[in-house]
Amino acid sequence: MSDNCIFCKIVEGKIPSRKVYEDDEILAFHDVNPWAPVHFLMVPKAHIPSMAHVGPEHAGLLGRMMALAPKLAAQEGCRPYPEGGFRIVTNTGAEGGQEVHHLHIHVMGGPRPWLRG
Ligand code: DGP
Repeated sequence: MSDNCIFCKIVEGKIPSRKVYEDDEILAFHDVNPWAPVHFLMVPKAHIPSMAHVGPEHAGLLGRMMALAPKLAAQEGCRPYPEGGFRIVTNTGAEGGQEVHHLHIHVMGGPRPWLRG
């Protein structure tokens, strides 16, 4: 855990969130500023600042997060592929548009138009 990290505080339950999924190493919760009818974030519970900090030791964790995303997208109301589907985004660093420096995957979907994206 990292001091002053919003997502660490959410993982620890110190800041409330609308939970989508939780296991020993992954938490998913609704984005506070949704761009799309479905918009949730998936985070590793461990504090990894960004995708730029990922190494081979994280391959299993990231693989599990990616493999979980379609299941959670369907659970949250994304229609099936190909008519439905979803978008996965991971902003990385200032020029990548990252605002919260705890690795997270945005999962967005639902009927268009969306607010952004
Ligand atoms: P990014 O730009 O990729 O770092 O996006 C960070 C996202 O995190 C942004 O869409 C808003 C969301 N967010 C920021 N603070 C909170 C919070 O306290 N709770 C929740 N649920 N989402 C948050």
